[in-house]
Amino acid sequence: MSNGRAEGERAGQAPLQLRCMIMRGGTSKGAYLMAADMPADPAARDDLVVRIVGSPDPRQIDGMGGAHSLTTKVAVVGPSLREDADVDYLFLQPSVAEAVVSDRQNCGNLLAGVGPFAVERGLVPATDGTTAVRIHMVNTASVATARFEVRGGSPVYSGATSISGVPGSAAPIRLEFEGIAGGSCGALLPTGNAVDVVAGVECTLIDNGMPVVVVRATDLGVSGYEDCEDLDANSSLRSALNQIRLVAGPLMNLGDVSTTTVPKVTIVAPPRAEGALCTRTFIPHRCHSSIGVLGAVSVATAARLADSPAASVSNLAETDTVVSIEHPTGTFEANVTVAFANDGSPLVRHAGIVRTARKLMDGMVFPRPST
Ligand code: NQM
Repeated sequence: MSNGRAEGERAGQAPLQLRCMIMRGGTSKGAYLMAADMPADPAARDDLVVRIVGSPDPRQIDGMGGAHSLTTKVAVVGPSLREDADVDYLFLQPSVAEAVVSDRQNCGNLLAGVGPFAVERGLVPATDGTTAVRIHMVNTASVATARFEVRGGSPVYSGATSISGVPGSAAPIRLEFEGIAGGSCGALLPTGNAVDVVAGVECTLIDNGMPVVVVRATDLGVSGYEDCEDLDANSSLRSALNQIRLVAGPLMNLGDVSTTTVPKVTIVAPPRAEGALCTRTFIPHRCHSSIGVLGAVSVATAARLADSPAASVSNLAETDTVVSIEHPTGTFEANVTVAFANDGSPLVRHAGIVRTARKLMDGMVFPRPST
């Protein structure tokens, strides 16, 4: 295998080709690259990434991106620098429309493919049976353990588990999170409150793996059951959401968020099907066709906080361990338990989910040359 970094750096030019696996991870799709093949300098790395995915271009016709943020994602994986993990996973979110890459957010969907990818690339031993891979999520300095089946030295991709938003079924990948609270904002509740009034609207500003602003749909003049096209076309809603985000950013210790992908905003409404609450999530401006993994974990956690907008619309019982979140294309189940200290402050006891992933293509990628 060629080592793209070595060739590129020696010649002072972009590498001509590098190893790349395209995987569906949960309800996202992206390029999985080896850390050893990537330039060490973040600016050179990001430049390489936009040339791989074909940004900036709404169709990404000259690259591997899928012309949508959910299908234009990159996972960079290598041996872990931490003793308590097997591999390091850096998530990179390239913009479709601009030559910009963000490392400010994590992605729990691409995370689903990281364990199998690590086995495929020999980064962890391939022992038949249930394999556990400990993944250091570099973006948020936290750890997830992925458990999945390995047979004959290879990950098993086919199976009977279905997730909303993905046709058919595949093998389950169980993900357990540790220490994800406050990974981006410094605390689960960066303001110390379960409810804040932001731009005149009651919100929960929360970070249990993903910074999210949770707002009641009716407080924004919508039901929360609209489809994404209607919400995306609603300019007064979008402007209200944008205003809330801009005020929430500094309160969440994220600074000026006018050009960043976090925080996300989730509007919540009472459940319409079998779930505990209904959601529409903006990532951060377009409506998500379902809901992000860590975004869902954050919203599920918000639903555990008495009197919060999410709790006020949810039918969650204290004894329910799984929070079933309705979204535009189905439901997402997050296993989140929270304990409360004597002063009432919440402490996340457990967060876990089940996803699936599939190897779609393995080979060499040929990035667009530098201009
Ligand atoms: O929240 C979309 C997705 C995501 C992120 C986004 C994600 C997560 O659905 O963990 O997975 O929020 O931009 O892949």
